[in-house]
Amino acid sequence: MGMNCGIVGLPNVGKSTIFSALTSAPAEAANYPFCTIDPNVGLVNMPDKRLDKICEIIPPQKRIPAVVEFVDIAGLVAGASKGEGLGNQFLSHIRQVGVICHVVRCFEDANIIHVNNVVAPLSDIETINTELALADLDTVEKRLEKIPKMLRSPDKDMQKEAKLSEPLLGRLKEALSEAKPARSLEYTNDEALIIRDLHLLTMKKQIIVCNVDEAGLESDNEHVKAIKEACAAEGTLVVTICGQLEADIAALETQEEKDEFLAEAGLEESGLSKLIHAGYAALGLQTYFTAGTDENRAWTVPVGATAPEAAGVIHTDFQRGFIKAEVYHCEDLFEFKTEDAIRKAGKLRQEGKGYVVKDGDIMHFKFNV
Ligand SMILES: Nc1nc2c(ncn2[C@@H]2O[C@H](COP(=O)(O)OP(=O)(O)O)[C@@H](O)[C@H]2O)c(=O)[nH]1
Ligand SMILES: [Mg+2]
Repeated sequence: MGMNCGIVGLPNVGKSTIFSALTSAPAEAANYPFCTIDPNVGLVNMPDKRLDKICEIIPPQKRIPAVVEFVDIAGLVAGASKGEGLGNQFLSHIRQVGVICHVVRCFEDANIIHVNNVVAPLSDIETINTELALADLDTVEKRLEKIPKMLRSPDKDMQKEAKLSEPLLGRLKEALSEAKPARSLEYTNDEALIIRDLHLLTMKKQIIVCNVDEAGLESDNEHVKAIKEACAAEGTLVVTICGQLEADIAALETQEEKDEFLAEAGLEESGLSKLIHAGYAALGLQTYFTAGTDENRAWTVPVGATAPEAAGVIHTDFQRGFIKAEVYHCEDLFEFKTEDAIRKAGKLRQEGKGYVVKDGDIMHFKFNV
């Protein structure tokens, strides 16, 4: 599984419109047997022109792109952390996602009711983030209640954890009470382990998705400008998508028609592609490829992954029995066209356990099980 994105936002901002458009061309589920079957969950292929080019040069029987999972998470309204709307149901969904795509209404349309009757994206963002912070505050307070008992425990490890946790939880409680996200604090390595265990919603990376009208794609409207300014401080990525336009594109049948439509609208990239690439950047993910006559496939690994870790994404046996990797870069393939030519040019290398994978590497693993 590549990336997993949860779409959140106030009601009527365009979440379901964007979700259906993004997932209108679903990935072939057979390649991903462990995915949940749920109408609010959609698997889509990661758009990657490099994989297309690899397939032109090495025609495979099967082309398998990286896959991204989107979840349409409904029910987040003011008061949700206290059980309003769908209440706590949404929380368990958000806990499972890698990155939160926070959709904000930045289009004006008198026919579409805004829950607060006015298009005010900054306060909408605050409403949602406050709910997430309150849900985390609840988690932190519950953990704090356990501390006195842990301190009295005969188990030395538990005592140690309690001593380390107490000030950390205190700091978190203070920040979350002011609706500051947990990710805005700094942590030592030991603290980071405790934090990981808490599965806090405000530790997750967020991408702000501005749902704009078509004019808003050409140049940022005042709502988008205000959001970008506010997000710059925290380094949060902001992307603009026109839900309506994505829905129109999704209704087209072939990829050629879709590309033509995009070109006519003067757009280089679909909203899907923008969002996925922002998600990869936010999570520090990258792609490497395996290529051969059976299948050409894109795999997702964290930036900084070593060759055995990359092999482990295919199969844990590949990682355990890793001997070496044969590596060249997809740009070498585009330049030299054949593996032979790449080898003659000295671009095909044998790499060992310490090799750090680069985005766009084409890898072949030798292993022993
Ligand atoms: N004008 C306009 N309307 C939109 C856009 N995106 C969604 N809508 C409309 O807004 C309403 C709510 O959209 P929906 O996707 O159901 O919102 P959700 O509650 O966030 O899932 C629907 O009537 C959509 O057709 C957009 O980009 N422009
Ligand atoms: Mg919806």
